Amino acid sequence: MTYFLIGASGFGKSCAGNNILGDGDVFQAGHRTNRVTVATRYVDGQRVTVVDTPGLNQGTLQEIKHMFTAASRMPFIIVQVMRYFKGGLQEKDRQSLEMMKTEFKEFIPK
Ligand SMILES: Nc1nc2c(ncn2[C@@H]2O[C@H](COP(=O)(O)OP(=O)(O)OP(=O)(O)O)[C@@H](O)[C@H]2O)c(=O)[nH]1
Ligand SMILES: [Mg+2]
Repeated sequence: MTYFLIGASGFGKSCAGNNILGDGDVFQAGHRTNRVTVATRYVDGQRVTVVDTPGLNQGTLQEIKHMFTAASRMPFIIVQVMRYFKGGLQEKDRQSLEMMKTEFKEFIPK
């Protein structure tokens, strides 16, 4: 299975990727990710691929869309990483969720 990790910079995408792969040293958490990085590990005998991405901006968005297109023969999972504060989701996260729904519409099954 392939996971695409998407979200604002510094919200924990690389950290989440390491957790999914069960290996704390795959992606550099705590350092800004500058380019799309792909890693594969076997987790409980299953091949798992994680695509870690930089913080969402127009350039990243286009690159992600290209990768979705390349991967679209197989099902994949899009993980939006958000930071949950006491008061709930931030307005920024709501906006980016809406933007993703629009931008990635063609890749999301009805
Ligand atoms: N409190 C808390 N901190 C977290 C969590 N996940 C990650 N962090 C911390 O948040 C910081 C940024 O984490 P990263 O995984 O590097 O964030 P990122 O989304 O990959 O950042 P960019 O690569 O800049 O887009 C690190 O110092 C992590 O230790 C979490 O679930 N809770
Ligand atoms: Mg990162």
